[in-house]
Amino acid sequence: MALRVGIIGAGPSGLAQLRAFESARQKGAAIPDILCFEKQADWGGQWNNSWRIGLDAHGEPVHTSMYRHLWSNGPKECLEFSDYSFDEHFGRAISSFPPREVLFDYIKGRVEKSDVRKYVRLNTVARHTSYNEDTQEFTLTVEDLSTGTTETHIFDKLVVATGHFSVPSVPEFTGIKTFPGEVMHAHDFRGAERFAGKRLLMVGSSYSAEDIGMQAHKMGAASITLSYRTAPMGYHWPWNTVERPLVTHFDGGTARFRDGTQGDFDVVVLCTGYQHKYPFLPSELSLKSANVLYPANLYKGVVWQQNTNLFYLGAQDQYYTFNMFDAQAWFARDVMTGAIEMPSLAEREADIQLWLERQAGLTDHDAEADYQSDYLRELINATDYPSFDLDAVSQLFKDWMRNKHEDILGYRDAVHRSVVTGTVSATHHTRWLNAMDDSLERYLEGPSQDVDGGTPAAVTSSVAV
Ligand code: FAD
Ligand code: NA7
Repeated sequence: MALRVGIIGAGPSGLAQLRAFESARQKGAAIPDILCFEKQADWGGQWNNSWRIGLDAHGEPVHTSMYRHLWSNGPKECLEFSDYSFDEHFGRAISSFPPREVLFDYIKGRVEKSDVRKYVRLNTVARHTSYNEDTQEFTLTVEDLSTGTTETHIFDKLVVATGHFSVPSVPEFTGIKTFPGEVMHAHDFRGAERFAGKRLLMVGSSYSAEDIGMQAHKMGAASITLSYRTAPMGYHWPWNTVERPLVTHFDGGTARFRDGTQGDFDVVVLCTGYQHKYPFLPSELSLKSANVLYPANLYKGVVWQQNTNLFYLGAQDQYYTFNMFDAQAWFARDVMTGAIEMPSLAEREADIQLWLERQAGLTDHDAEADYQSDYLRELINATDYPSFDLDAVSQLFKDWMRNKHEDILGYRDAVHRSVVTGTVSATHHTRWLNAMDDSLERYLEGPSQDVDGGTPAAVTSSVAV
């Protein structure tokens, strides 16, 4: 009997798993019986965004945390699939920081080109899993949301690819209950247009606080205050943006901060991160982790320690994204098929501990980027995933972070060089700060450079324009 593989989630990670098997099939390998369950009506995960908040049309929690005017927050050259380049998809050079719809189109392009749609059951949510130690089989109950019918499937291998930026962490602050303005979590943010003229307080000091704060600036917010728990981000913020230590409490519309300062606000956006939640798994198979580069209990960041028939993709904090999910999916595929032999439990634990120890010593963002590059290197060296220059990508991450520090409103106007094709990205027709139409159509309009055409002056690995 063929191996039976179940995949939960058809976001970039789940699609990477499908693509990994497809790539093996193209090379003549036998393919397992695969079924991938996706609760949304389309694949693409976070990138398939929605205007909805709270519950979707079927009463399920809305998955996406993305929003209008979301432009890539890192250079696309750092996430490029090494078997499907941006040049191949768009037929010409595009800019380094495209908007969501453009990246969604790119993700879909690769899977639509291969014959994997047949494995995916859309509008189907994973509800419950059990594992039988004797037969070494998973029993997965799913519900077809369009008919309300439940079904049970048996799998030898189970891949959890449901993402971990969907279930918000929502702390309590004294007095927030009676804050007279709007209070929301970043998960429910859908666009900053309505913040024009408003005084905003963002709690948190990571990607969401920074990006939603700067979206609000772009859309005409009166002021943006970013409140940090551990450390300020320290960018050169625009004139109407300041950082303050953590809120201690609210008095009506006034927030009081740890340093004794205070401010009056119209809107509070809790950019306080997300929880790892797997309600369809029993607790003994469920990953419990903070948002870190190396969650404990996953061998090579992928294989569940106590049950090597269970795999998690994309469960870590992410410098790399799409290409990391690929590297993980190729690795998981080879573990499933036996092409990669599993070391003993003790050897796996020793390997995990090495990564955890190294993680504990990381001192800055540059070191974190190098760490994740080394992690990918190990995975890629173990499989036939097309390798690429990871040191060059690490450098791209460092250039990007330096650009952010130099110009938080301008870093998305920089161009970077692809390590897959060598192409230098195009200079976009509109600077990010002035770009008010984030549609695919508008993005692809207007003057652009051909792949082999002129490049901006003085390009090294990357350059701000
Ligand atoms: P997801 O994209 O979250 O996909 C998981 C899928 O699983 C979803 O389709 C969901 O519907 C499905 N699912 C969940 N539960 C179930 C269930 N029980 N049954 C069936 N299906 C289920 N990355 C970048 O590279 N660049 C960026 O600019 C960027 N910006 C981001 C901005 C925001 C606001 C967020 C939240 C993330 C951003 N990311 C960005 C990271 C992003 O999470 C990854 O790019 C990528 O989407 C992760 O892929 P994934 O497949 O692991 O998870
Ligand atoms: P992150 O990157 O997980 O960051 C969460 C932030 O929230 C971080 O600054 C935390 O501070 C802060 N936080 C968490 N809990 C609290 C409490 N209780 N009080 C105050 N501050 C808190 O999540 P993001 O949403 O920014 O980014 C997630 C993904 O979305 C990312 O991949 C992006 O691409 C988009 P800390 O530093 O831990 O003190």
